[in-house]
Amino acid sequence: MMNKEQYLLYFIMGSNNTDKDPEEALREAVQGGITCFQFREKGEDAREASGKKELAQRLQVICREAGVPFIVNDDVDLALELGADGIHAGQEDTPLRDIKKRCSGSMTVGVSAKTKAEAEQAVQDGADYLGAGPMFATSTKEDAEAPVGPETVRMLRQSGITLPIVGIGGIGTENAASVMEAGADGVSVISAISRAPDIQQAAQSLRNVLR
Ligand code: TZP
Ligand code: MG
Repeated sequence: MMNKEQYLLYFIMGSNNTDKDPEEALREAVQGGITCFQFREKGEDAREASGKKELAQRLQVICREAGVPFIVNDDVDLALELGADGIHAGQEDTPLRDIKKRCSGSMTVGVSAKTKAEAEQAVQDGADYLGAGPMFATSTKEDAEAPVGPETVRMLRQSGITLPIVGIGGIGTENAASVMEAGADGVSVISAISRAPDIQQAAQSLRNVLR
């Protein structure tokens, strides 16, 4: 199980989120101080089947050596096959109750939630953490909805949600603190790290504004 500190700088990446070799990108991000990693292989030119699995395994090794939790986006079969530390599902992905039936209690289960109703349902179904967003405008997720802002994290806290919450979407050094101040335990970022010219430095800069 993940501890709360491990949500602080939650990096997400698939092969199409970086122009670099994904393994090199992840190594640099680890050196910069990410505390958690999610493998999210989606969208244009995403790898599938054995190509997806092989990449996931290589990234998992990097995480394991660094003691960084390795979480798989949506793909329960892959998460189980690899013995991932966790699985993350969106509202349109595999229902949480089905995930919980298939995964042992040692696997961290995250769910995207941005309304009180979604969050309360996720709590009831046994989620271990929530991802709330998009916080700000993002061009990384093709079907991203309108930004909901850090106020949404504040609203979830005021609704009595005590689970770890990570904000996601359009987060960088300029706005990460506002997400934390609203009550988040961490920030999830893709492009602010994966597309940075210096990935290690970008991760380090984010860590610096989070502590
Ligand atoms: N879910 C909501 S926004 C988003 C996802 C996967 C994309 C986040 O990417 P970025 O580059 O950090 O805005
Ligand atoms: Mg999804």
